[in-house]
Amino acid sequence: MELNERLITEAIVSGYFAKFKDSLDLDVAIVGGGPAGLTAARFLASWGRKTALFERKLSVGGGMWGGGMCYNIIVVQEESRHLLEDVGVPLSKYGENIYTADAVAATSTLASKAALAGARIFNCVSVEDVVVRETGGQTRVAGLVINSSPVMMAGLHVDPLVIHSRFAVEATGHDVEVLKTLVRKNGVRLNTPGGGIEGEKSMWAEAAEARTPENTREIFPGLYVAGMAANAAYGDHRMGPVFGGMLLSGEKAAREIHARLG
Ligand code: 48F
Repeated sequence: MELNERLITEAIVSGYFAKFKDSLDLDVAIVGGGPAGLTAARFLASWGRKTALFERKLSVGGGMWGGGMCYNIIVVQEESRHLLEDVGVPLSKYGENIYTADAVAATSTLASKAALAGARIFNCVSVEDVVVRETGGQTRVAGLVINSSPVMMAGLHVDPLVIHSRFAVEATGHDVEVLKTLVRKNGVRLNTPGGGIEGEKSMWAEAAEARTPENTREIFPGLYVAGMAANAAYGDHRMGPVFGGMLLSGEKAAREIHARLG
């Protein structure tokens, strides 16, 4: 049987651009494919929301692959273990309120389940800005400005492309890149105590884990914040290689956005 290179190319180009064209008007656009973004994407897609996730790197998974210090075991606690168990990740109990999982099994399963639920995952795509609209004196995030990661890495002067979304999720982790860009370019006030990005505090796992889901909310009209970005935005602590708060945060963002979409 013939294996025609030209046809292989056509299959890839057709498949990619069909997916891309069908993602130009989204219900939800998620920035960042760490545990929070992947969990939000899985729930939203499984509830029939047109969802895409944009990840700058070649692989999704963010900071979950390496466990702690590249010892590739992750920890979750009692209240979040269902979010791994429900997708088939085996857990082992290790003392009071601590469960461990293989980091590679957990990360690859979260990615696989999100993609198979119907979330469109665009890896190698960097989000460099947001789209804004003003109505009645209120600014709202209305989409994302995206570019090819290799273009960004090479520093080439190439204009981006744009997708529209009813809601966006800032799940870029410690760096809170989307929020930083939103504030820097538009001088807007966020829904935080000081109106800006409060900044991440040093390690305190228990406090940080409790606060991550609480900090998950609409931080600016049209824009939710989830995962470590939520703690960085609201001035809370980091927690290291315990991932329960990330999973619960992704689930909470998905539930709230799903309800808002009606
Ligand atoms: O950092 P990351 O895993 O975020 P998370 O889901 O989870 C945090 C934990 O991994 C860990 C922790 C607690 O357990 O503290 O750090 O909140 O994943 C964020 C992803 O966003 C991508 C980045 O490459 C990473 O995979 N990302 C960051 N900026 C952009 C981006 C951008 N501008 N465009 C696209 N992707």
